[in-house]
Amino acid sequence: MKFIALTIFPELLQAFWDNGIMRRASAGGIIEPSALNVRDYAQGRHKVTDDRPYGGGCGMVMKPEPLAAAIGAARRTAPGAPVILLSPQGRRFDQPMAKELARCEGLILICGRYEGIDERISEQFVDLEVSIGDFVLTGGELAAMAVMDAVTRLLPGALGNEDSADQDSFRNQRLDCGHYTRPPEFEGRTIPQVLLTGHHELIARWRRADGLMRTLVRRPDLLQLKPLDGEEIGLLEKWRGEIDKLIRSQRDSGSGPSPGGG
Ligand code: 4HQ
Repeated sequence: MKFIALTIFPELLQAFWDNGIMRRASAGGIIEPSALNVRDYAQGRHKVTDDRPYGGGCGMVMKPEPLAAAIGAARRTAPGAPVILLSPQGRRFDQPMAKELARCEGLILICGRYEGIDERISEQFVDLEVSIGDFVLTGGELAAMAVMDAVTRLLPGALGNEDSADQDSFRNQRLDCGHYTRPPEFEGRTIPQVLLTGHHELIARWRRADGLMRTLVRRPDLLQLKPLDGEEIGLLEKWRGEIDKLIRSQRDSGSGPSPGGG
């Protein structure tokens, strides 16, 4: 997978590519990352990449000519790779989109600065506008890194363990379970004892139950995206029984009026 990032701060991306899984994936030929400095494609002695906005107002806009030239160079290096603009106006990035993008032979990622890029570049050259969330960054580089990171870990061979990519958070719309390592007791807190049994099926079941519980409490919206399976319905019914039992016992011994108004 070729990653070509268009940026005026190539060092930001280089630091990201030079460490951890990204570094290993490049060394293994799984990804082929490169940055094009948009400034290298600017004209004149000062290599200016930005200009004042038509219509006035604060901030600067990235000039179209250097970006068009850089996109042209990127396309010659990675023919067929979609041109992606990182912007808060884009389609929201998520795990299904990461899986889609992981099927491409390459990605050309435009990282804007200032108020953004000239709209004519978006209209003429951009295939897909992507947002990593509803907040405002100072530049698209961090968003491009998030996209490349999520895509890379899905490529065959990028993670040591072939199946670990799909075991993690968002595997079929459920949050990941809690994770524990040594020591068995830390500041008076122990770990779920099932994890010490060596009983693989029991442990797998505990992990699914913990992931479901965390999804229910933290991200109930995810439960709407994939129907509950039989095991999940069983777990929810068990918890409902336990909650009912707790409420009944507290009602009998509790003080004050019961809620609901009778
Ligand atoms: N940007 N998701 C680049 C973002 C952003 C986001 C703000 C992109 C500034 C120039 N990109 N412009 N959120 O906040 O992708």
